[in-house]
Amino acid sequence: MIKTIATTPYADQKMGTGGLRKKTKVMMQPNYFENFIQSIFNTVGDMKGKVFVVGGDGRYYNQTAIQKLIKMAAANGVKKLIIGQNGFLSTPAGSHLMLKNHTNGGFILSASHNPGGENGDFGIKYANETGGQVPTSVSDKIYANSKNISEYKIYDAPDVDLSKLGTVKLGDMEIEIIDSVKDYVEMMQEIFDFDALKKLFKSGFTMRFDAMNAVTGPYAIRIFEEILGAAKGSVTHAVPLPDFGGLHPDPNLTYAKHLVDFMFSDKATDFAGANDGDGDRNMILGRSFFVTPSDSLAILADNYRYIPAYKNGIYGVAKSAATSTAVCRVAEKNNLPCYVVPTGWKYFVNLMDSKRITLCGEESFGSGSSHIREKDGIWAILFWLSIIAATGKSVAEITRENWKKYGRSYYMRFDFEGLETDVADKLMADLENKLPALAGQKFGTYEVSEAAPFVYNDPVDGSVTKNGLVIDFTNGSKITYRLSGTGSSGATLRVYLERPEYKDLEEDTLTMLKDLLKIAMDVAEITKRTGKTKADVNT
Ligand code: G16
Repeated sequence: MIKTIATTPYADQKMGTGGLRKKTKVMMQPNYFENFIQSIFNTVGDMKGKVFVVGGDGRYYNQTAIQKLIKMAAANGVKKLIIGQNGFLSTPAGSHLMLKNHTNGGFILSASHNPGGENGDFGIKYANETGGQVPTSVSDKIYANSKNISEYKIYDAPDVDLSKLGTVKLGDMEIEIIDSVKDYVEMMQEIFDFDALKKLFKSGFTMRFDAMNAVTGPYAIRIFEEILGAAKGSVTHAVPLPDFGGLHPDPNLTYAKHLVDFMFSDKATDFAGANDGDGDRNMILGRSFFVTPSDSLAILADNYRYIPAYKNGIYGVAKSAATSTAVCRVAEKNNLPCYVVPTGWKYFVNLMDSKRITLCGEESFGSGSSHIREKDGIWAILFWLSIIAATGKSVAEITRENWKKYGRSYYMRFDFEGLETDVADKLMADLENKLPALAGQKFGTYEVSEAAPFVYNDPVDGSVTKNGLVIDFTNGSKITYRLSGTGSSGATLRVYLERPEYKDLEEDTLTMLKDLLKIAMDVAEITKRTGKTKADVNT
């Protein structure tokens, strides 16, 4: 039976960089989740004949939320849902299913790299028929809808058993429960040369993959251990847990420190990678060697010819403004266009759909290609393994070669977390006002060439997005400031530093960025305004 339930709006259902992210307890408030889903359905309009993909990263509240979503979809007239077994789907696997099945989009229930559990975060990523998260023009409509919602529709029925593969019905709606891993693995086999990778592992090559107790464990075991022949136990933290076993599933130098320490110890494997909560981010490590996400993107772009799916050529590349310029240097020498977009994977979608780019990535540990419309953690690792298999070189050698060929961007991000929103907003507003006066100013050996907000004019739909403040220096260095759009409370100020070098390629990153960091702290008055003398996270 379909029930119509009266509700009152919540004022805070505005999506951030990647969907709606809130404290789990906020999401669990009466009708909170339902209001947001109904606002999406209301925005889409007529649900007749619509097909959506549904899954999640297994975090706390996933099971309850998926059941609510199923019952609301049935009540709103959706034709069919395709759901990962037990409600599990990584974000890239979900995006792939949306494209493969020509659906109207889908829902991945995840707060991505944010911690999980009852006291952690919960999130909803909503994608449209592109398989990518909806653009701001759509999320604004959903937000407007959520502020006026007065009722939602839900089917009054027992929970659907998501453990058995096959098709069941709820009212008129069909629910197909599929193997969460199978289609994704098939896609990876089409992109990469699995025989070459099998040979690599046969030759004694060792790796560690850290799934951070999140969704990619089963994908990684199937691909790396079962198919490619990596030693049993190569995949660690492989069982998805509702609270990620207490891990903060953000694969970076701070939150995956255990993996970094392992790779800098004498037990290190030849290669290591990690993914985040929903499997779209990746971290790449070699023996005693960390590859920055910006360098990783540049290296993938320089080596696409080794990958069967790209060997005949790629359209172009793209990066977010905060990401280092390394990939653009590779593009320039290879006569490829390099687009620079605001932070947020959704900005790459138009460029992919219009065949302007094939590869793209961000400093926030995301890289991907037009095989789907989300970033893809396991794809990035398979790409790296393919380069290693083809060249016979180590992670460190591959990276150093890239620096020699194109120069090295010393790069680091500094996060100032847990700031009061008002303080952070004022810091950014005052800094923006200061920018015009900075051009030409000297700070030691650094001279400002330009200082302005980053503004993106989408070449496909003409939309204009302003995101972040950028100070450029005459020596090619750059400071970018922006506020994170993925937090669930307070504000996080991110400060991104880049210093390109063409001669001194083996220096310590922090030492190389010391002066730039001081300039960044002083110009924005970070200590004075936030009380923080240093960042909470350096990565
Ligand atoms: C999301 C977006 C990414 C973005 C990242 C960082 O990633 O999909 O495109 O780079 O957030 O966002 P922020 O700096 O605003 O916190 P994910 O992995 O969290 O979905």
